[in-house]
Amino acid sequence: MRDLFDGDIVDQRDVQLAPGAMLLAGFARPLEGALIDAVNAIIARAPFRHLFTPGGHRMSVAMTNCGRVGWVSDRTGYRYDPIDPVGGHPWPQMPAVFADLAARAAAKAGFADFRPDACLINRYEPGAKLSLHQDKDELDFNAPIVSVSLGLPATFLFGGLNRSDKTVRYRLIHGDVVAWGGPARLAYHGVMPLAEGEHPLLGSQRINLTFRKTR
Ligand code: MD6
Ligand code: FE
Repeated sequence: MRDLFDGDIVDQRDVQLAPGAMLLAGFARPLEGALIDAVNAIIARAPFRHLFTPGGHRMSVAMTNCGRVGWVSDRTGYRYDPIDPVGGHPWPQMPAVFADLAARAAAKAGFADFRPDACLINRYEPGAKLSLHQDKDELDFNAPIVSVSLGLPATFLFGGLNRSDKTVRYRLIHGDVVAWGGPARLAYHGVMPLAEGEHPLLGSQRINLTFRKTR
């Protein structure tokens, strides 16, 4: 990530989580309607499903994808697959509103020309969580990952490059975007169990979009 120059405008709600990792507070908020419409169109063709880990555990977060490839997990392992194994057809195309948002957020965080080819869509209902993990199934660690939060707030855990490094908690709310790459690209992170609540647009759930360049 580049350094700030004299004259750059800094949004005081934006926080650097670590070198290379930036929280852009409310960045996606102006697009909330278009983003939710696009998610609904995607899940009509590629419904949310609970994947199983290679270890045989059913994930509490429900997932689907759009883009050239989608992230899937089953008893054989994790992979990016061009075919949705539930429907047996390609994943829905990535909507322009998704790709544009991801590229603009990445640029604001210092990563120019981000062109994701996959978007993993996670749905959290109260109690759902994501254990500490690294995103390392991509072939290109030069590209950042961009993550968009919609709906209920969540507590995000952000750690270091080793699983045992201490973690810091951040509250992510509707419209927040996190972009990370560079020295933070392989940082461990996770999401605490979602608290009960009711969001005016999305009801009792949190939707997270994570954009990746897989190759
Ligand atoms: C989530 N996010 O916020 C899960 N991964 O629901 C992630 O696992 C994640 O937010 C890589 C980069 C950003 C993320
Ligand atoms: Fe992740």
